[in-house]
Amino acid sequence: MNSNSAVSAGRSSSNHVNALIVVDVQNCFITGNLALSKAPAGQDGAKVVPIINDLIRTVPFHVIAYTYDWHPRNHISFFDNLNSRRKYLKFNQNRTINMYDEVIYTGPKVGTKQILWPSHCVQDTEEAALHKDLYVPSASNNVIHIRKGTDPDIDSYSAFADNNRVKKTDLDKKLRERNVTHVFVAGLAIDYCVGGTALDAFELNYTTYLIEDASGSIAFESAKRKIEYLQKRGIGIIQANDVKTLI
Ligand code: VGL
Ligand code: ZN
Repeated sequence: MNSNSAVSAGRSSSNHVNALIVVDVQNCFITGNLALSKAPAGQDGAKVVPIINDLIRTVPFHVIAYTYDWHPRNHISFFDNLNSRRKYLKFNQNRTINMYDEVIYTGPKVGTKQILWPSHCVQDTEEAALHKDLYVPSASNNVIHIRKGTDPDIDSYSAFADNNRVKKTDLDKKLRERNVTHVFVAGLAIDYCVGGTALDAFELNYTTYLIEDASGSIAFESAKRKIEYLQKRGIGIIQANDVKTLI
């Protein structure tokens, strides 16, 4: 298929330049260690795949960006790596720390708050691959792939920057190079990487929408709180059917 049939070479009728950001639609969150079905929300992460595919096939986005949670095996976010990092724990060195607890590490990066997740999305594993049914248009200048969480010592929920706001990925630069003005964010998961990516897009001055029914949650309560916060900040919370009316 000619890639231009899926990713519009032109602009929409207005002067908007629209990008879809497909966040972390990877096996780790669908069938792997951090599958949403095993998390408190008990959601089927695969449900977003046909909705995102339909958007890509029917909406003339100028740019589509796919993001990947892409951790080295010694990543700070893995519960399994806690013992090797115990000396960096700021408080309560001896308390029992469980999976999904939040800890504060003093180093190597100072004052890093970290939820301890099951090992997930290890670089170059099948777990880290995009879901097999997710539609990815053939390679072109307007199809972008962004890997995040690659530094072993700092996590990255947003696809734009690490959680300490120190190092940016190339996503902002690549969107700007393509004159993107409007960003639509979907994928996994609202309470972490989708929400973090939408907030950064907004703060980087893109008009930003989060497509709720094209996104999954790890926990309903935290997703609800995130949605309310994002909406208050000025991010549009929309459904997939609304997208066509906005571009
Ligand atoms: C994510 C937890 C840990 C996400 C990534 O993609 O939402 N959540 N790493
Ligand atoms: Zn992760």
